[in-house]
Amino acid sequence: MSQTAADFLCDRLIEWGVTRIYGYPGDGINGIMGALGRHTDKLRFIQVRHEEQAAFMACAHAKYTGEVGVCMATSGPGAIHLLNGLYDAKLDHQPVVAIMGQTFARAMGGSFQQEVKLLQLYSDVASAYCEQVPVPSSVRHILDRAMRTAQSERSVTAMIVPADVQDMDAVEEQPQATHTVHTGIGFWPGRRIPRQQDLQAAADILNSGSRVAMLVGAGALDATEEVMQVADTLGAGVAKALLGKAVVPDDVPYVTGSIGLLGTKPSWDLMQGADTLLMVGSGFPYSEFLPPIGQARGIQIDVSGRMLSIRYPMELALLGDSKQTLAELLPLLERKEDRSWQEKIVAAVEDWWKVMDSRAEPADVDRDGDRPRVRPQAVFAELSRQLPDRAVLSSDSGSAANWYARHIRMRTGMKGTLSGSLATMVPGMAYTIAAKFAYPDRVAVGTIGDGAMQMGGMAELITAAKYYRDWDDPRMVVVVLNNEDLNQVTWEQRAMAGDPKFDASQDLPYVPYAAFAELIGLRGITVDRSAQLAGAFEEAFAADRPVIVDVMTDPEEPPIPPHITFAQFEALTTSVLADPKEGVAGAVNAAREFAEGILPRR
Ligand SMILES: Cc1ncc(C[n+]2csc(CCOP(=O)(O)OP(=O)(O)O)c2C)c(N)n1
Repeated sequence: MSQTAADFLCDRLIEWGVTRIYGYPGDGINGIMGALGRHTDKLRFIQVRHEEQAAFMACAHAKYTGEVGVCMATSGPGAIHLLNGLYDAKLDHQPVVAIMGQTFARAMGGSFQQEVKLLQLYSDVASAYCEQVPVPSSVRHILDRAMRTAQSERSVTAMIVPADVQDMDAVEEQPQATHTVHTGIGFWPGRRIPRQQDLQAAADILNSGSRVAMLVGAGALDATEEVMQVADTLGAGVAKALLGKAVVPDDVPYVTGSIGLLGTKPSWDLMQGADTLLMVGSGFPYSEFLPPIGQARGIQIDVSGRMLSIRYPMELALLGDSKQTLAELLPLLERKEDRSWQEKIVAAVEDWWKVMDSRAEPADVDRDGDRPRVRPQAVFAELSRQLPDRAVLSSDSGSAANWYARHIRMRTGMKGTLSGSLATMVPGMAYTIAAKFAYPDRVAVGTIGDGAMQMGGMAELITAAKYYRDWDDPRMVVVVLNNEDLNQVTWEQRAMAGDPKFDASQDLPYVPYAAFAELIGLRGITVDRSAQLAGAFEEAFAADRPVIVDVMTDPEEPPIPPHITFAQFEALTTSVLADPKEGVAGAVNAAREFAEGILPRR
């Protein structure tokens, strides 16, 4: 028998299979903290530095494992802090349950301290399900429904528990009377496949196409085999949305890599040349990177009806699970005898990797009045070479995401994710830590900008220092791009607005991140010459604790969006040349990227 309503909440979470809650305490959840203290054998509370990071960790847990992530915060400020991390989960369709406190039920409506209208505040982020527990007997059905709805709707749900209700006697089972609710535990997702006639119609379209392009996203992460078999049968090329980077490894010759703003040229060429588009488990938003409308017959497979036929006017938009649907489709597909389309793609991919390799040549940069620096591409290429098997990767949302997208070669067995749709700064450290909690025997690797480190990454590194001794394999490597610039935005301003760098908004103060890591008991390695890169990563991957590899990188390497037009290129060149400090180097590098053919000519 549970003692308090909060004890019952913990017991029920355990019955749901939850083993870990990321959060931060406060007097709005004292009752739950007390109960967690009585359940430490089965339910672990992980203390973060900031509630936003707890939500990122819950989101990352869901992204890496497919399980529900749970985070917790106190009433008022704690609940407000959770929001950005919860939006990250909502926009990327991850099942996350947020549990938060509220002022005493008996004081509500009295403008009491920390009383914030959480039901209203959470009505958007937790639109799938957001309820306040009015009495102890409601704990059971509100938690059960929050857990089940998060999974069935792949979204964020929220449970608000007033502080006094937490301490009331538990009510595990109500008498079966009128106006009572009786819920159970468990979620079985079921088979989700389209109707047979629709599968046949899809097969007919795919069989009649002669240049098939596939685009795969996070929804296909468990469908590696099926995606490869379909691509092989159809002689197709496969482009990957960023959240789907781990769907197929990059050593498969017809995999063109990332698509879109951070994407590759072969992905662009694949889409421009396709007569048939098969989009699987992806909500990739930038439709200008898909085939010209009218050129290709579109088929989409997605588990959510809301996401169907919104990026491209699909001829056939199939509601179904990626893996199950592709498995049903396969026997209906005919092997294409003419392999010339796929051969063309394979050749383009080979050429692309040569360009990438040449860009990643170790190169040092010495500019008057500046510190010595390294080209960021060289950093990611060396990191990619040294990644241990089954590494679990993530990237923050600055320029690191570009280099991660283009230079990291995913291998079979690896995982990788980031903030896809929200593209928020600062989850990089939290995701990497959550990867360690989810897979304590695997190496977690994060890449993160100095802006994100200063925005919260440094603080969250303290969480790694607090917990790493619990991990079977303590290795966690975070690569910081120390370019003293909010570099992604600097280039966006140059390329999209044609403005020179605005120092007041873009320059960042220098911080020695490696020294900070050492200061809090971790390892720190500083790199400012490319010759040090290989040794630095060898040392980091052999360390007995988390390591910061603090690399002084060159901010003048343009992570230019490949959709830039000639007009934008002109504006870009003019804006960087007008900049007395960065001008010449930035313009030369931009011109090189452009000339090497990353940019589609339109
Ligand atoms: C919370 C949040 N604030 C602002 C932005 C806009 N933004 C995107 S990338 C970026 C710069 C990131 O700088 P840094 O972390 O240093 O990485 P860099 O691009 O320099 O490698 C900014 C400000 C954002 N995406 N999220």
